[in-house]
Parts: sequence; structure tokens; C-alpha cells
Amino acid sequence: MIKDYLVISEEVKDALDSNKPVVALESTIISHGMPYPQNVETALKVEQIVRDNGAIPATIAIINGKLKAGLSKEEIEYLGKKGREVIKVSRRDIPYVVSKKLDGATTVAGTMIIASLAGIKVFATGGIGGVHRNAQETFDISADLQELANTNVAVVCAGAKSILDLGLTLEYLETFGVPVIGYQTVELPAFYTRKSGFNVNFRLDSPEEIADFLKVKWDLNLKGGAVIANPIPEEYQMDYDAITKAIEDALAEAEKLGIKGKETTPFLLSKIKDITGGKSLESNIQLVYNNAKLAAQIASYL
Ligand code: PSU
Ligand code: MN
Repeated sequence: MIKDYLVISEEVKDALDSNKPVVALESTIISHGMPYPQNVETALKVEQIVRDNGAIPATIAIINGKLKAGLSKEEIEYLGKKGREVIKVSRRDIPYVVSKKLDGATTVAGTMIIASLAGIKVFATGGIGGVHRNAQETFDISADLQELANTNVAVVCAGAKSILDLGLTLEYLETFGVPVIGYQTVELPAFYTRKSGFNVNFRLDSPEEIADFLKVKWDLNLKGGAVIANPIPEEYQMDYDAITKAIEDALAEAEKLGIKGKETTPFLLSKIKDITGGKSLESNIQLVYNNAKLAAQIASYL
């Protein structure tokens, strides 16, 4: 049944069959998270970094109605060029995009679902979705959090952007039993910055310890994923006040224009990039590389 829908690339299939480490990568970050051509360059380099660290990359998307684990260079180029014209696919969107034989770029939630169907346990990205600021009014809580509650995939990220309410995001994850692990840090990183003012649940200092943690969680059938929060390297972090101001301005603009639903996150990401004159993009690219490396190391121990 599943195999009527899921296409795993030869390389990824071979790796999974021979128990080699595989790292899933998402595609919304390519289509909606970064501009062309940096998005394609980044996506290809991320794959290379995964390889350099001993694992096989599986970039995930929906192409012509097929759930794909492992994209070709041409497919990555295609998604990157189409950009925000590609449908952003979270859990609710999958049946539509598949039944209509469309293309879709998968979010963290969408990527976790397909990774899990393919048997991939570790996934690297930039930042996860979460509870938006003012969610008590808007109810805007990313489906990524429910996916983390339910689907057994570990997500290596640089924390979450403070376009979100990080405190409420942590509360939500706590309620649903999703552990938040800090890699070599007790403080939750806030994507562009290493600091957020919030603590993670557990600090673990090596990929091996993180792999042990995940093994225990899943051996005990404690359903769901984990957030592995990996701070942006010191030299690429942004000035705290500058990024805070850019985020405030982007949020005000979104409010003024009445941006809602699935448009909100892509709108804020591109606004922040414009306001910071592209500086945020460089940080964003570097933190993704850093996450790909850690994810490959964790996958190798698992
Ligand atoms: N946060 C980022 N970069 C991103 C995203 C979030 O810093 O590219 C993308 C991811 O694909 C994430 C999605 O899963 O946005 C969340 O969207 P929403 O808030 O609509 O659930
Ligand atoms: Mn939302």
C-alpha cells in the first residue's frame, strides 16, 4: 500500500537496507524559507555536509504526487526555482497534493511523516514551527508541534525564531511529552542567536549521548519525536537587538496586512531577510550546515 505512494531513491534505499545512517532534510526551507539561488546552493551543500559526516542525505518533498525520500539535483533545482509557487505541505495537505498529482514542499511536520514512512529517524533543518506570539487570540500553533508529539523522528534545529512565543512553545511541547535537548547548552537557542532567556529540558554534550537518549525513548515505545537544539556557531550569530527589532517590524507588517494561516511563517521569514539586508540569510545558511553535521553524527551512533 504505502509503496504505491512512497518513492525512496536507490541510494537512500541501499543505505536503509544495509543499516547505514540516513538524515532527512526538508524542502519548505528550500521553496519558502530562502530565496533562489541561495536556497538551491544551500540544499545541495547541506547534502554534501551530511555525506562528509558519514551519512546519506534524503531530501524530502512531493513530486508529481509521489512522496519522495531522496531527491535528485534536478528536483532540488526545480523546487528552488519555483519557490513560493510550490504548495507548502504540512500533514493536512498531503492527501490533496498526492491525489491531485501535484508538487509539494514539505514542512517539518510533512517531512517527519514521510521520513517516518521511509524508516528515517533523524532529520536536520533550520528552525521548527511553534506557538506564535498572540496565539491566545489567533490560535496559530504550528502543526509541527503535534507531529513532534506523535511521530518518531528526532529534529535537529537551531531552536525556534522569536517570531514565535518561545515560552509558550516550550509549554506546549512539555504538555505533549516532547523532550527538548540542548546540544552543549542549557539555554534554548533562538535561531539567529545562541541565547533566548529560556532553558532546554536536558543538556547533552555528545552525539553519542543524544543517540542513547533517542534509543531509550523509542525502545520504551514513548511515542513521538524530540527537539535537538543546536546553537548557531558563535561567529555567525546575529546582534540580539538588531534581530529583535527586525522581528518586531516584520510582525507589525504582517499584522497590518492581515497575513494569516500558512502564509504567516513564510511572510515573516522573507520580511526579516529584507529588513536585515540579507544578513539574516547568511546566519540562516550557516546554522543549517551546523545542524546537518550534528544530525549526521547522531544518525551514525543510532
Ligand atoms: N522556521 C524557520 N524556517 C523555516 C520554517 C520555519 O526558521 O523554513 C518552515 C519550516 O518548514 C516549518 C514551517 O516546518 O516553516 C512552519 O510553518 P507553520 O508555522 O505554518 O507551521
Ligand atoms: Mn500557523
